[in-house]
Amino acid sequence: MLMRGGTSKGAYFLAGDLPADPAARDGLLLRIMGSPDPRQIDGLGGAHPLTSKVAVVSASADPKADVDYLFLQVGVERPEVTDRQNCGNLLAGVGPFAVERGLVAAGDGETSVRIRMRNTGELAVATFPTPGGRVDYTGSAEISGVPGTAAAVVIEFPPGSGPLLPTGRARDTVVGTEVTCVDNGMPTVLIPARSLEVTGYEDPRDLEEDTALADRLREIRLEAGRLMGLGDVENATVPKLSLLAPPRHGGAVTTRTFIPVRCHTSIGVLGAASVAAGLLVPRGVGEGIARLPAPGDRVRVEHPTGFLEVETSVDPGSGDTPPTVRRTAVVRTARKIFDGTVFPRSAGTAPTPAQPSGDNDDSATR
Ligand code: NQM
Repeated sequence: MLMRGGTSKGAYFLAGDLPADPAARDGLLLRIMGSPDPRQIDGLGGAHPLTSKVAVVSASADPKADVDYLFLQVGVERPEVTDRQNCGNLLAGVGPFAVERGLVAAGDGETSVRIRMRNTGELAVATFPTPGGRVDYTGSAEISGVPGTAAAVVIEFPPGSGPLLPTGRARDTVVGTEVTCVDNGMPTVLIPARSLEVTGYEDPRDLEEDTALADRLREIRLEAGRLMGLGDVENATVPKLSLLAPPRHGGAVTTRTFIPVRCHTSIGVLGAASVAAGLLVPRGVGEGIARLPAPGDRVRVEHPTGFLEVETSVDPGSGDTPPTVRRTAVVRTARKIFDGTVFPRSAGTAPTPAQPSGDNDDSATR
């Protein structure tokens, strides 16, 4: 099934419909999406990382979850498939897909689906309308970056098990730049835009064309990745880099987020959740840049095409007790676009994936 999940688009599969062997699965997904090719002309991919995504869904063996969701980022120009990051946007389609495929019985009214996110091992609960026991994608919820309105998918994230500040500090100096390394579902490096000699209000395409900026961001990312315990992140899609500038439209902060090479046209869900929590951490680099909402109010993260509101609260900790997240929730929308049979490019013409994404046990992903 091809679905829009939030501001991303991807192919949703039942796990049982894909090869169990990760290398065979990844090779098939490259051929289905049309990678490697900057235009993905021979497959389903949309020629951008935000439209070259896959969700693999199955019934969960975990009594705390209804379904398991494995997110796979399919390279556009490179023959790579990776499970090293999660995706909170495709997550919005997982509950509806699980109902459509009969993995979860829908109630009359609305349905909540408990989802174990295999990339991180964390849980999420998605609630969406199911009048008469069928998914209703229509509704009045509007999200920035998607034209029109659709049914709200409310996603709750219980507090994660990993540290909010992976380096153990609210600020680190990385290649001469002060940053805050944070992880509220997505490893993200917060960087004041002004410290990179940009305003943070530029068009993403202009930022992508700035080769000096790209070099500096790469250096920061490699070093920050090591400090965050992610190892060598040269070929990884995490950590993300979020440039911060003062808000311009009544929100908490303006962002330009690199994922990690292309500049996001909006911002990822878990990326925004991480920015929001990072702003609430005392002594983070957002101080003096962000305008924090009143305690309990949503943190409105501004981005190139609007804003993403995150409900989150942080216990600031004290002394030796590090800050922790109490809760996080977002509203997204999703839509079924197409359901049918995909015909992959033949295996004879498929490049071999450079690095299969591993065996997808949870330890391989963090
Ligand atoms: O942060 C893009 C997206 C994402 C990820 C990325 C996401 C998230 O917008 O939860 O959704 O950061 O690669 O889909």
